[in-house]
Amino acid sequence: MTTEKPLRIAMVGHGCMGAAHSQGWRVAPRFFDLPLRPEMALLVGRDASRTEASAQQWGWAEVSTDWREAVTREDIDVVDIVTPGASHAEIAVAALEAGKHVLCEKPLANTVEEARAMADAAERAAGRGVRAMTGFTYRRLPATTHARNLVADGAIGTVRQVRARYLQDWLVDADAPMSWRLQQEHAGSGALGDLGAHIVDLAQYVTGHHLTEVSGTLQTLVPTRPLPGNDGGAAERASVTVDDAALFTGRFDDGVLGTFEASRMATGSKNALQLEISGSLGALRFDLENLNYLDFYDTAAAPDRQGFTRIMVTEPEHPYVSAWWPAGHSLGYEHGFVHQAKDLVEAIAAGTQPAPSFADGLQVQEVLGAVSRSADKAGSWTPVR
Ligand code: SOE
Repeated sequence: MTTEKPLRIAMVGHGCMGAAHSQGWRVAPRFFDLPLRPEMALLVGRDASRTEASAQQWGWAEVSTDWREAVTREDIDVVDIVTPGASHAEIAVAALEAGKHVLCEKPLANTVEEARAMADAAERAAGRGVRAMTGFTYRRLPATTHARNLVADGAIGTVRQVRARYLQDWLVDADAPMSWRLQQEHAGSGALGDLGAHIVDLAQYVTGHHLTEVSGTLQTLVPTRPLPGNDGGAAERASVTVDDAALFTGRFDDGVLGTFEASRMATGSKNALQLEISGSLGALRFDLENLNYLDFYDTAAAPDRQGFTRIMVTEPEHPYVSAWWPAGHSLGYEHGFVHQAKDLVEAIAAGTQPAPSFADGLQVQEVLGAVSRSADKAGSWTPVR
C-alpha cells in the first residue's frame, strides 16, 4: 500500500501532455506501492476558466493563472512543467532555485543555451537534495526498458547500427491549421525537437551509446498554414517557421552508426516510433504502434529456425508489468506516464538522481542543435559538443 505521506504536485500547463501527466500522477499510487503519495494540489494555466475546467476533469485541487504561485508556495514539493518549450527554462530554473523538485516535458528547452542553464540549475539544486527529471516517457514502456536490459545483458552482442524513425502524419493536409507547434518562437523547432528528441533519447538509452557527430537536413514541406478558425484562404495563412521533417545520420561512440528520421508528413503513420538495433549476435526491433511487442533476432538459433521472434512484453517478469494485469492484458501509451511518475516519486523518496536527468536532456538538445547547424551547412558532419 502506498504510504499516506504526501508529495504535493503543481503542474504548469494543461494541454495534451497535461492530460497524460495528470493520468500518471493519479494512477501511479493506485497500482504501485509508493514511498510518498502524489497529491494533485495545483494546476496552473493562463486562461482561468479553461484551467478550472481541466482541473475539474483531471482532479486537481486548486488552480492559478500564475506559474510563480507553484514556485513560491511553501506547500508545493514538485513542479511539473508541460508548457510549450519557450517557457521551460524560466519556470524550471525558478522552481529549482526555490527548492522544488522538477519534472519537465521534452525537449528540455528550445535552445542549447536554455537547456544548459536548466542543467546547471539542476546540478546546483542536487547539492541541496532537490531532483530534476526530463520527461522522455518512452523509456518507461515495458518493451523499451526490456530492450535496454537485453542489450546491457549482451543478448545482441556488440551494437553496430541503429535505425530510428518517428513518423506522424497530422500535417499531411496542407490546410491543417497553424498552431504553436509550428512556430519557432514557441516550439524552437518542429519535427526535429518534438519527435527527433524522442528517438535520439531512446536510441541512446537502449544502446547505452551516445551520439558524437551528426549530418542532417531539415525541411518545411508546407510553408504556410491557415490560422485557426479561418477557411484556409491565401490571405488568412501564416508562415510555418519550423521543420516538418528532419533526416539525419549520426556517429555514436565506439563506432556505432545511426540513421534518424522525424516526420509529421509520413502519410498513414500515426505515432510510429520505430527502433531497430543491429548487433554482432542479434538484433532488436520496436514499433510504438505495437507497443506491447519487441522483436528479437538471435544469430545463435539453429539456421532452420532463424528469424525475428515476437516477444509479447506482458509477463510479470518484464519491467513494470507485475503491478498491472495478468500476462497478455496489454498496456498503452498512458502507462509510460504512470511509470514516469512512479520512478520520480521513488527517486525523490530515496534521495537519488532520477533518470533521465536535466544533463541527459541537455545532451539530447546538443544533438538537436548539431543537426540544425549541420542542416545550415548543407549537411556537413557537425560535432555534438
Ligand atoms: C505530438 O507530436 C506529440 O504529442 C509529442 O509532442 C509527444 O512528445 C509524443 O509523445 C506524441 O506526439
